[in-house]
Amino acid sequence: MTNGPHVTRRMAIAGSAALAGACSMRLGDNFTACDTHPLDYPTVQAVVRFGEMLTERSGGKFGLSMYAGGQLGNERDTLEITSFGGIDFNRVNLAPLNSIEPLTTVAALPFIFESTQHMRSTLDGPIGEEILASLEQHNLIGLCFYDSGARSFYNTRGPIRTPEDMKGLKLRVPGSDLFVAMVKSLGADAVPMPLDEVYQSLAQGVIDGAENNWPSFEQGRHFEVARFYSLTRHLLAPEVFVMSKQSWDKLSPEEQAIVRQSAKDSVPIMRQLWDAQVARSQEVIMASGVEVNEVDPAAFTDRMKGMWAEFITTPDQRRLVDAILANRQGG
Ligand code: GTR
Repeated sequence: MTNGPHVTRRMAIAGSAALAGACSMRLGDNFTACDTHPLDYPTVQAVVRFGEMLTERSGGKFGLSMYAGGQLGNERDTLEITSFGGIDFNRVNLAPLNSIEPLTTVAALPFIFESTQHMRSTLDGPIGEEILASLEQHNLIGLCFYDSGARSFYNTRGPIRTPEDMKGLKLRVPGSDLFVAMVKSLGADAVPMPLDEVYQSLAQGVIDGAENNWPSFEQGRHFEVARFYSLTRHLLAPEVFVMSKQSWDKLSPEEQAIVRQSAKDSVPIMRQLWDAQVARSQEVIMASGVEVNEVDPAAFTDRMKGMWAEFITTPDQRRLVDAILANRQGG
């Protein structure tokens, strides 16, 4: 994993990582992996387990250094560095990939998956494979999807029951046009912002709220400031684990097979960790006295589905949307 501009970038990364130090986990010398979440978050732990499998299956040739907690930067920036080969492995949400590859938007549409089971079975099959493969032209090798639960809105003002309650609220979203349009369709103001700025912005009143799953709401400590969590469950957009194509191209076919298989084998591990984390986060949030409420689902579904047409514009996107809908149990 050397030579050319790659070395320069890698050295820069190694330098900043050495400074940041604190929550990196060293398993070997070869590959770098990063994640925006803390070390004990399910995505991070799944990639650590992936690294262990890699070491074992390569007879000790490969190892992984995990830089968690956003040490190497926000998802948009680290994705770019990954595509240049400066980071070998990266775990991100689909959101920052939406502006890079249109097929990723399909799995990030609000209310496209009717359940976790629907999301898992769709992404475990040919539709998931096609979305992962579409990343290669952007110099990323899509290895697997991880769960990200359901995203719902939380805020500092009061419970949201219908879109009318969202009028005028300033809500943080990840940097994705789809997310911006989604929040606008509900009558609120969308503020694109990296995840690591959300706590401070909530505390200072720069934003009124955001949207995320139980574990991110809890692990980012956002629940300490935003005391209302309204269960819209609008998105089941998954996480995705990618490798730099530059790093991939340096591996033999046998080594590539080990990487692919180890990533696939980390998926059931992640799902187990995820389900347990959701339960733990839910407990912490409820115990802290956050007011959690159900919403009027139809009002949200109607508005958010109205924006699908704006983002589903190519025949390939339409084909995938139809295939996902055909895969529903509930029709
Ligand atoms: C989390 C996700 C992160 C990041 C974050 C966000 O649920 O795991 O990858 O996308 O949301 O909202 O920025």
